[in-house]
Amino acid sequence: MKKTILTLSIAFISLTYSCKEQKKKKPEGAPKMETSVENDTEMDNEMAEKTTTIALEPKSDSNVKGEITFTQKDNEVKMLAHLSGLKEGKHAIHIHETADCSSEDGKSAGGHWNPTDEPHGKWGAEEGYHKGDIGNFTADADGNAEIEFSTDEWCLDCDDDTMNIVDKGVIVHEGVDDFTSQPSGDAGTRVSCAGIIQ
Ligand SMILES: [Cu+2]
Repeated sequence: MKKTILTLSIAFISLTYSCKEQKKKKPEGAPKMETSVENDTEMDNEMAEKTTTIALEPKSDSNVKGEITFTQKDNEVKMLAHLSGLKEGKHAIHIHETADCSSEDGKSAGGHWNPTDEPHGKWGAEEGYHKGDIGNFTADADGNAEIEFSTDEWCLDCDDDTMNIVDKGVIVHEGVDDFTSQPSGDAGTRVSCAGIIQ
């Protein structure tokens, strides 16, 4: 980008200079150059942000559904989830290996997504944790929950398989993740599933 600005600046100066040489025969030349610089900047900002919204569908005869939006800005991916139909209290949410939510019990999504081959644990734990170990959240008395999670250890559609969450699945469990049972935290029945598909 700096190179582009430099090149355009040189072009601008040359143009200004040549305009003076021609005694302002073509005064419309300069503003055109300024416009193209602004457009380049806007395009770069759009490319720096990626977003995808997916729908959670009920599994295992539950009523748990919702919507999750993943937004990547620079190196940070933010997850914002809105869920309903839960039992009041704590539940686990993880990223699992595949985006396949076809089975009635959600097991088609496979085990935990664990591209770095670490033990299951609490996110950020020294002993290790899966890249899909988002953790637990709490549903209110009406069965609704909002979950916010941000990390620089994920990406949306990048070349790094240890970071790319696209084509993986999100699973919500009926139970609580104990962060110690291997390999999945003993969180129980899968009550909702969504494939992370762009
Ligand atoms: Cu899970």
